[in-house]
Amino acid sequence: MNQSLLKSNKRNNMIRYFLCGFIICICSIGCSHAQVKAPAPYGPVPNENQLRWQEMEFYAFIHFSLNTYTDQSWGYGSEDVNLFNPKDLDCRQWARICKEAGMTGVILVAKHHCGFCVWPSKYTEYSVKNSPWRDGKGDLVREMADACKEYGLKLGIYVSPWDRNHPEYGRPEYITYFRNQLTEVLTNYGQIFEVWFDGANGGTGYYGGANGNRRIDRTTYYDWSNTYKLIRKLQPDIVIWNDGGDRADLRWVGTEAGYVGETNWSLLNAKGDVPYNMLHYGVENGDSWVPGEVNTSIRPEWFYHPSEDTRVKTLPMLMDTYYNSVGRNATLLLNFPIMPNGLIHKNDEKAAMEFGKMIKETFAVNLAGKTKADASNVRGNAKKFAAANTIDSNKETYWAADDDVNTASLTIDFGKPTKFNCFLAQEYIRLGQRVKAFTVEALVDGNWKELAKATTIGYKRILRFPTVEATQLRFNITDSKSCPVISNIGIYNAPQILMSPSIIRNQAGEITITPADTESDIYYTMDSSEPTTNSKKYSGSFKTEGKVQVSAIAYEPASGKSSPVTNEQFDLPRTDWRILGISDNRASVIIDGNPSTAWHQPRNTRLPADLVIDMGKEQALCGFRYYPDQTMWGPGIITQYEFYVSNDNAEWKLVDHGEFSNIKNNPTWQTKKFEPVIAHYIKLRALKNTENNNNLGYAEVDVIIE
Ligand code: FUL
Repeated sequence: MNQSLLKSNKRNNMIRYFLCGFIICICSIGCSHAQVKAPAPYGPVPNENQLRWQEMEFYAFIHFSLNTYTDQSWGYGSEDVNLFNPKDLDCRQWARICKEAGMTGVILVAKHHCGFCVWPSKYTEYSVKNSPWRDGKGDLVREMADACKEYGLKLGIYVSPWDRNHPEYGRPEYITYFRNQLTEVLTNYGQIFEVWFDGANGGTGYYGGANGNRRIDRTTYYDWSNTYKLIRKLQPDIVIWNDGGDRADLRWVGTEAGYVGETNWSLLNAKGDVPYNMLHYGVENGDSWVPGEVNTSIRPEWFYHPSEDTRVKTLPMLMDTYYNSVGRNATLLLNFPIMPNGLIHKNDEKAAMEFGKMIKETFAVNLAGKTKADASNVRGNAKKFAAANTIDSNKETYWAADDDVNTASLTIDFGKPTKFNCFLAQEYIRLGQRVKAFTVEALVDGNWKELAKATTIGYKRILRFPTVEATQLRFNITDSKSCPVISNIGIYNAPQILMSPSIIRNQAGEITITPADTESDIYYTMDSSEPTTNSKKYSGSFKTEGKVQVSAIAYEPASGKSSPVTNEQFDLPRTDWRILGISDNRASVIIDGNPSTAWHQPRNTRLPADLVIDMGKEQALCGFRYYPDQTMWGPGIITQYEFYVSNDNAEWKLVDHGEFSNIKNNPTWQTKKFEPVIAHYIKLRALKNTENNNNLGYAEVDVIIE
């Protein structure tokens, strides 16, 4: 055999050997993939209706009833049906706003606690059929159902179990009535995705003229299990929300303020009490799948009150709500109160549009989409369970680890320095909720830096952190009930929301300027000129004397965007001020310069009531300012006042008196001017408040100097 033949034979053998090995290898990978089984479900899992509902994520509530015409939160049940006459009612406007804001459905209050039905129920006279609206021929549920259909939204219904109008409420007969009504709304209006049973149950009411107090046992009175059977028969695809009685498909999260616990298990126990913390966090080892729905209003109240036109939630507030609901494994049910004319107010519309736009912009580009994903452990080394499944935009594929693995990491390699500030993860919840703790890290200049640390994930978890520029991101599952099963990873560079900064001067005269976000720079002026990026850059609190004006902007270097200007004027540093005659030290918050802290007079206060301040020395005054408590409930807003000055705290001179007009509707700074006067002591006397009681609150009291 010559040398070349020998060589060629050798080469052929090698090729054969290599090919053989390759084929065996392919075969074994293929075979082993086929053999690697998906993880078994761990603990309770959602049913199809709950899964479909969870994916709806963000939908609307509509509160509109007789309360809208009486400025009430809860009707008594005796309100006149003739009040209901919305001249411009247009459910298409509601549906358009919901759709444009990115919502997927609408839950309409068909009957609130007052018992008034916005559909022409044949089981009661207390309904739209006896109202002047559309000459008694109107049916709001029908109009809503039609508008939802037109705009591609799903329809849900709220029917209050408590009925303060019905004569039989509290007796067995009412349950038949209640079920008849449910049958009407769940039969005549097409598919209903959710039915909502509020937990307010029993108490005083009109009750057909009896005007009594009807107490019921929430656990037995409604015989929920049979009511649920009826509902599921009529609407097999429905989910039931119930905050009283038997465990339903969905749970309340224990607050109407717009957030669920940072830890949020979609589990509860089917039986037994559900205290607040269980509603808020779920039950880690609960025996049933009962996910949370965050219900909150776009304004402080559920029904429309003109006084709240200026209290519609701002974009940063709504974004917080989004991250604290959808971003914490819950859905978001955001309420629109309808005005007496039957429309959503323009302020609410604007807020909803900005909110929807911001959600869309934030999640428009998934930076993980075109990257490479690797995991520390892949179930059976099978491609079917590889890390890449988390970035393939397919919600049915997932990365899973081996059964005995409950800590694992997934690394996303961007291939180049990439900026981001938001991380999203989703578990494949068809196999249960598993992850108990995780961290997110970024590879910055060759070093791993922790960006965020959290507990549960569930259907969806979103974390925000300051913008970082990194080449890789590492998602570390540090504890899991069983092997992690992750279907989706999202990495985003969310636009900064540039709000005007707040400027305060404390009692010692120090000015503090605070941006609404953590990444903006602040520029300010003190000479009444408009601040720009050429103005002085704020680098921390600074001391001031006497009368000053501060104007400031927040500026985001990355986008080159500036916020609107905040202007504040401060008269006297209140360093030497003391509140007299009040032993409660907490009263000092009235003069601390911080508008979000407030003090209230003791409960036994009689009106007129005084607030006396020693300014430490004589001052030339020409006015005063009052800022009421900004909290939602019972802020004790003064409406009628007298203002006195003194030089010895004995002899007082009345320098001004009158009303704080429109303070209830717009509880902002009240500025009152008077003839210049020299004074050492001031006294604000409260004569009356918005609630006609003795609750008197003060966030700030200040003076204006000449
Ligand atoms: C509450 C009710 O009492 C409110 O009036 C409102 O309907 C809200 C959604 O649920 O508990």
